[in-house]
Amino acid sequence: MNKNASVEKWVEETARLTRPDRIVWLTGSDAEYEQLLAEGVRLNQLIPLDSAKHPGSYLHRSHPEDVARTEQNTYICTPVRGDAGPTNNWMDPAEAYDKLRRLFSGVMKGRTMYVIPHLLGPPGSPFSKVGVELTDSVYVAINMQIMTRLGTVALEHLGDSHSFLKGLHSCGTLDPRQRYICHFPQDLTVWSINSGYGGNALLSKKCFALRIASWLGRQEGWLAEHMFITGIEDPKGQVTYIAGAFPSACGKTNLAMLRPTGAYSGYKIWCVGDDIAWLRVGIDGRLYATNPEAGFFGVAPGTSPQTNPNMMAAIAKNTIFTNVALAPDRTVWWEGLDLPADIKGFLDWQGRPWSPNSGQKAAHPNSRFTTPIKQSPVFTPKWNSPEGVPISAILFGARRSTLVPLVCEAFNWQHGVYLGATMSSETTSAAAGATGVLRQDPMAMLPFCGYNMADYFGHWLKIGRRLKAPPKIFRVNWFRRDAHGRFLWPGFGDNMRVLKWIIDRCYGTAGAQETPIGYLPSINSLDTDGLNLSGQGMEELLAVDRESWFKEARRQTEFFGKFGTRMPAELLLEQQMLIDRLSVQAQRT
Ligand code: OXD
Ligand code: MN
Repeated sequence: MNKNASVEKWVEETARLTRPDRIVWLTGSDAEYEQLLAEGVRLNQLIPLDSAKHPGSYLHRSHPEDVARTEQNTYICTPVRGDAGPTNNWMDPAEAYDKLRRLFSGVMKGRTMYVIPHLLGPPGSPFSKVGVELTDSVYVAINMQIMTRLGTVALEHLGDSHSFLKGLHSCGTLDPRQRYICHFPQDLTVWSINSGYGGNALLSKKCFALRIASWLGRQEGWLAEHMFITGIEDPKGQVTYIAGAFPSACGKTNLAMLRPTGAYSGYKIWCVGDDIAWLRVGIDGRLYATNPEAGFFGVAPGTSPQTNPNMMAAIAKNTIFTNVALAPDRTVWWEGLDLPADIKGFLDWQGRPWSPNSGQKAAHPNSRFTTPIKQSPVFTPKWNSPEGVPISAILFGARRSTLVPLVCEAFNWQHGVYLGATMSSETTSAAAGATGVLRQDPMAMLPFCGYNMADYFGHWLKIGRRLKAPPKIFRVNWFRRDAHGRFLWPGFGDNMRVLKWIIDRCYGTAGAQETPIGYLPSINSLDTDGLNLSGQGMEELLAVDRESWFKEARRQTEFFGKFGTRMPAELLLEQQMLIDRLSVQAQRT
């Protein structure tokens, strides 16, 4: 493998700081992957699963205090505090480098340092970027083989260039009190220590492809987003691509590869990506998306043949499971799968004996699987298309048990940016901390935006001005509950009904009614045939409760207020226009 002089120099410098016993450059070959797996087993980091039932698959158990992203330890280290903004933790870069240099000093003694060049995006695309992660974790090295286009392909793309994303990671002691995930956007650098959890340690993912990439995107005129990318092919063969932003663990992956059934069984789904989209304005004035990743890092609990048959097929082999339960026949299990009749000898995610009466979950709620995108039955070669796929609709979805209707279309791009910027969602177990707490999560990017979010909103508006044929923007909410706490909408395969309305709106063939919050499906324009909703179900799902929206608008004003004068005037105007439209409706009724 041809090595790049700048990468080599940086590897040498880092080795002088961290003092590994061995340095191993990864090339991405199959033989190398087998060796890494063997090393993972030798170090007791991987448990081989049954080779007939789970070929090529392994279970990893993490430290029990290292099971999710830790946003409280995640920093954006810009020279000027205001550039990180009020929604990010900030540390002065000199202070952060100093603090972490001490933690990294000699940390890899007795360990191997893996050098992991990887390509973010399709080979041959002028839009792809090269990252290099240095890590002392074989678990990270293995997962990076699945999650990225790794090795030679990346160094070939880099050529002699000095410009690559530099990531330094060590599991250190895994001490949560000394855990830091520090981003230095101006140096295209991330230093992460004392966590092995995917979102903190697989630096290609949230750290590079979202936080650093969002910052780069602002400099270079594109967007890095927390979005799936999916093509929906109608029975005539026309494929419409949509992208959708949802907070972590809110069904984004299930939606990205939903299986259409019943009246929709003539439709096909093509999943280009389930978590991250890089969006650019094409020469034709449309928005194009590429997926910087090569695998899925999905939440296991709740993934089942009923909720996501395509993912169940994808994870049937060559998959790393983290923190799920283990059966004595070396198969894995998690909540949401049918419980086998005989559960004797089940071990929970920490390796402790488990039964349904233990009063504990068998799998950690944020237990995960890592699997190659190519194994998905809905894989499309468009994933490797250098220019990406043209996006017709953008979805902003969040977990709201009240207020936000099933689906609502923005009046235009600016209003759509406002709908994204005012998203709020009930928290999930993908991040440490309380779950079910409502928090603002603009564009589902709150934990992932590498700069001041007011500037980020402004950047979205600027992109919109360059689009000749902007995608339509929709807000969706599958999580409304009735007075008894039951979900109003069945979700999963039936989300296809909503997607059909969205696609028809893109082609101008579905009806809508104008409301103060946006366009909602008009009576009968959304297919509810054969749906088993309670009498009030659809009415509740599409209701606009004026008083509650006034309250919501006040909450949004408070949130926008945090950004002071940096807040784009266009969004303050949208805010005012919403209040005006609600007031006019109030006077009419
Ligand atoms: C993820 C997340 O892992 O959003 O994708 O936490
Ligand atoms: Mn995610």
